[in-house]
Amino acid sequence: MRATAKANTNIALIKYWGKRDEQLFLPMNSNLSITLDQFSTTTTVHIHTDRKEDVFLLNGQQEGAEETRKISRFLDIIRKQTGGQWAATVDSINHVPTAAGFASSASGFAALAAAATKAVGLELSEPQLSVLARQGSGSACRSIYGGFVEWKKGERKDGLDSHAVPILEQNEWDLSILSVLVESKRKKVLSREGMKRTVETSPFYTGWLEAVEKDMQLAKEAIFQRDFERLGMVLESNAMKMHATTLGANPPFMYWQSATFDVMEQVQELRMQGIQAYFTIDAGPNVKVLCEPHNEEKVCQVLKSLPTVQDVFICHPGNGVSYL
Ligand code: 2P0
Repeated sequence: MRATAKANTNIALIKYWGKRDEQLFLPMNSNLSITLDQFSTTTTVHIHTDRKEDVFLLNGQQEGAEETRKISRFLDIIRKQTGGQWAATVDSINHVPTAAGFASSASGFAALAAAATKAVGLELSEPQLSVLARQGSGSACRSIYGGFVEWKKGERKDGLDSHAVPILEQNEWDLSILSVLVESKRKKVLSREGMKRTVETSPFYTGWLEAVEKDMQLAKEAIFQRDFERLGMVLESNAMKMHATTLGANPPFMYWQSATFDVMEQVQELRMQGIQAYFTIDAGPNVKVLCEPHNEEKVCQVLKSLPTVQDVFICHPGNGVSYL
């Protein structure tokens, strides 16, 4: 009654932005990501049939009531499927550079879904595991698979067709993904709240929905053709459109800080010098820069030389969830 699983985080090239069902974590739009070879979570789940309370340890420290409730709420979905009465000790280690701010619910819930179902003896297919992980945090459903991954939004009300599908294995196309840590002022609208406010109040949200299907199609074509320039153009443009929706929200908000702009401008400058590099940004000030592996040293060096950049971590496509 114990199992360990490891999952890597992922970075969206076409963003998940907005839910059509907040209970089931069903997205408004299909989206697309690369699972990374770094920034992972390793989780061990012990099952106890003689206890009622779940315990959650993160990096060896016992977490408080609020964080533990999130884990218990997720385990409740599995408890419902097994029918039995049990509690769990969830022991998670996040392998993220200290204070890097890249900690991700994606690797966390993907590893927890895999470890908990294995510990209770529930045999799920990968799509079923992806459906389960999605209900912990939307982006977690993509971390079940390695390489390039599409999360199909699905049509059903119960969400059973809303899960990730692999579109290219990690060894089929190597790209460099540079995670750029900038000096952060730390004010933060959590992505969950940010996407909700945007869906409910931003007049630009309908424009997002109109554009994102086309972006998905362009990105998939570029991936199948291994056309880095076309992929880069669409991923950068998709990130810009996601962030544009936040400016129209009420109250408006933005995730970019001045250091974010420094990186964006530097990437555009690199392109003017003939080096193909493109950026994307999630619900925070840090930037991810994509380039081809033969340019990664040069791009990394240039970004590290910016005074507002604290560090750059070089990642490549990595594998999906695994059992240890
Ligand atoms: C993404 N983000 O596609 C988008 C782009 C942030 C910006 O998925 O509410 O932590 O747990 O489903 O998955 C972050 O949102 O949100 C995210 P919930 P999640 O990567």
